[in-house]
Amino acid sequence: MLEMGGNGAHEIVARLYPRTGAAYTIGITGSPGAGKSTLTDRLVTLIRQGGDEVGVLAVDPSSPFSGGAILGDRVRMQDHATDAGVFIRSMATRGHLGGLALATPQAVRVLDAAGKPWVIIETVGVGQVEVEVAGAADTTVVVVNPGWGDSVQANKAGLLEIADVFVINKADRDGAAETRRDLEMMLEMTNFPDADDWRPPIVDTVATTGEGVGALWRAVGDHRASLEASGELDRRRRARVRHELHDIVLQRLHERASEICSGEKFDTAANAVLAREVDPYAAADRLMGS
Ligand SMILES: Nc1nc2c(ncn2[C@@H]2O[C@H](COP(=O)(O)OP(=O)(O)OP(=O)(O)O)[C@@H](O)[C@H]2O)c(=O)[nH]1
Ligand SMILES: [Mg+2]
Repeated sequence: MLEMGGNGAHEIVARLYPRTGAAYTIGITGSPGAGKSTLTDRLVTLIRQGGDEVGVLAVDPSSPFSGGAILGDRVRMQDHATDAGVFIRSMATRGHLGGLALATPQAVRVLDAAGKPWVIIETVGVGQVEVEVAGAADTTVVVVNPGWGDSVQANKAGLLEIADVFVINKADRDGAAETRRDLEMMLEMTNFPDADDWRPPIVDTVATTGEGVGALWRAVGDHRASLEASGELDRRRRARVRHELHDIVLQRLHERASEICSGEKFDTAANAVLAREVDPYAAADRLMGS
């Protein structure tokens, strides 16, 4: 119901909202096949070993259908399929009236209200939608692979903007050291104004064997501690709420515009403009009732 949006969704959020606010969200993003689901599966195992429950949202902005994603993620995360402490859901573009950027924070809220202290959001690629989805996370992990180098030259600035932790997954393959140098150089050129500003660490992992996943989990914990100590976590969450509110207002105005710009009154106004009886701005003012 939340994914479909509309009045049902509003009622659910109204009831859930007072019970939310305790979950910490981790975004895991990277190109298709980078190993995000395999890494997520390993992180879920670590979290469960620590005794905590965890929710996972696999978000695929590129796919109009969720069938494939669900199937793939189920296969990769089947160890947890019978664990009541783990909830995994795939979300694709289809059926999301308000778009994934609007649906994702609502889905996080369900898991938060259900008492999951950790929510992992997996998203494919690095484009606008992904950046927005990453914006829903407290800590964003960007997964790259060896040999990554020049192919994503154009995206590097965008990556830097959203990455709190870099992961070089498939570190068992050739080129991991070069990729690390490349990332280090990129970070070198980035200006961190304050000495105690968080600098994204780079962690090597082999998700298929679990190598380095402990170090990744520690890096996430370090980032969380840094956000909490500096007050940045509050600032991020404040910015997120403002952004969400803005999106909701925008969506409602859009719906209102569609209403105004259809029907008899609109036809009459358009005809009046066409007949030079009124200019387009004045006609719009009249339609909007101002
Ligand atoms: N050699 C090697 N293969 C890996 C590693 N991690 C994942 N893979 C393999 O890479 C493939 C893709 O892994 P996924 O975890 O599905 O990657 P993903 O990023 O979730 O993929 P999408 O969700 O489709 O974008 C699978 O065949 C994995 O077994 C690794 O560290 N080393
Ligand atoms: Mg995946």
